[in-house]
Amino acid sequence: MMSSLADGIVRRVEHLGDSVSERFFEPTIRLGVTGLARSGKTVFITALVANLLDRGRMLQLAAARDGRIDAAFLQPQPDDTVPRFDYETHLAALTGPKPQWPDSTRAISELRLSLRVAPTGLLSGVKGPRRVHIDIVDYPGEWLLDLALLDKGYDEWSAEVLERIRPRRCARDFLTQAQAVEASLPHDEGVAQRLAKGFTDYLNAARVDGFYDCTPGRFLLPGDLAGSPVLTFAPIPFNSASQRGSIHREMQRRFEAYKRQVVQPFFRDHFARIDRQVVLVDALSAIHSGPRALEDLRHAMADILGAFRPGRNALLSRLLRGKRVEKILFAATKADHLHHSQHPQMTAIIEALTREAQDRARFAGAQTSALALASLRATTEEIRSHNGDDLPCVRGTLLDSGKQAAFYPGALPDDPSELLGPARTGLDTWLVGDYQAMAFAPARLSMKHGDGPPHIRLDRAAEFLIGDRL
Ligand SMILES: Nc1nc2c(ncn2[C@@H]2O[C@H](COP(=O)(O)OP(=O)(O)OP(=O)(O)O)[C@@H](O)[C@H]2O)c(=O)[nH]1
Ligand SMILES: [Mg+2]
Repeated sequence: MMSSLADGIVRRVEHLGDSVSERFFEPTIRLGVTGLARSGKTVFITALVANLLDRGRMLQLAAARDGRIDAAFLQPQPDDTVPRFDYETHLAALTGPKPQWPDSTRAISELRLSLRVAPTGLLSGVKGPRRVHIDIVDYPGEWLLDLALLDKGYDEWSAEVLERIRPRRCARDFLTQAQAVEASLPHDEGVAQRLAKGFTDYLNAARVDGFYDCTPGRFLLPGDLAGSPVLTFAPIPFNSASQRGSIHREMQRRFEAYKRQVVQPFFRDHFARIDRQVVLVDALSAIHSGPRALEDLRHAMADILGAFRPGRNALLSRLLRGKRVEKILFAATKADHLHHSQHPQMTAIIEALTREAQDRARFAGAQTSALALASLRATTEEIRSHNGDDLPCVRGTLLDSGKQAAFYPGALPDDPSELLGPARTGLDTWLVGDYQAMAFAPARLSMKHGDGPPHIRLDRAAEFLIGDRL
């Protein structure tokens, strides 16, 4: 009896000792990578990992430049139920003989990269190398927008959505369908499914039209929840007390189930554990789509970042219990669509676009930064003369035709308010300037031994996100 008790205590102490020393000597950084659909998350993670494995192009990451990273290797991730980020397949697509962009991913995934780092400072003579684990978690930014649903009941949400989408052309069919529903009639699964389908079709069309407020997030990215009751609801007009068993009651019930069984688990199991976060933004595409899209993107950014201001939401405050994200980087992706002479303007735009969100995050104690980067550089730069002007262009292979072309996206203003101002006032088109977008195919690479794939400022991003822990 005594001995088994003692045994138990010793074992428990040993166990505790393990985890303490592991945490002490092998720190883990949980790095969240998010952004709205197509913002460049998969390419960012693939390029970051490839460049941390082969660090020849990572001079702005001090530990890499100083040769303190002895080794980098991929390891089994700690979470057994999260799909692994398919690094090898994505890298093969990007760097193969016929380079291609990776397929859309649309769900959460994770990858553990471990670095062996030589110690610095006073202890460098006596201590051996340390291991630092970086758990990279890729998740859709749309899931963060769902946080706002937690504070709302079905009726409030429903009324708000119907009001907001009323002017939108892409919402017409759904609005007609929703108006025709008699919400007090007994629930009928066929009706619910047709409504949910109509609403999902609207959300997809809205995204194509450049709207970013496309929530609930899982309607667009259902994964294995497709067709289940938690995703079979929609906003419908309603104005009297509802009966048990009515369409309205069932919609209400499913909305609550979505919050409880889809939104809350994501925040609890994934979001609450993140230490450092990068938020990717495809600002150039929004500018190309016009003032409304840019204004909408600004709103979406503020909403996304609302999640990083604990205290805003009771559930989040409870989950985080004082823990907070330490650093947040806002990165404008695909900067290789711009000549480097336009990068400062792009950075100013991304800063202005996320200013509100950044101020909130700073308020919550997180350190924030903004930059323009290209995870995988697909272009080269050249100056072309056009009507007597020198235009700073980029050249690459066009995605649709496979032809080489030089491209000039338009003059970005030095003062970002020249774009954000008209966006706020709800103009339909830009008054001055016209902004083009272009899709390039990834370039064929011939990489030197020890070099990762070419990028722009990926090393600066890494220095900000993990440099202080290496
Ligand atoms: N030129 C260039 N294009 C890029 C870069 N990164 C991403 N892109 C383009 O953006 C598209 C989307 O990139 P992904 O990394 O798949 O974006 P994502 O955020 O993972 O997209 P989802 O998984 O659909 O949410 C790619 O197919 C490329 O066309 C880059 O560094 N340079
Ligand atoms: Mg992806």
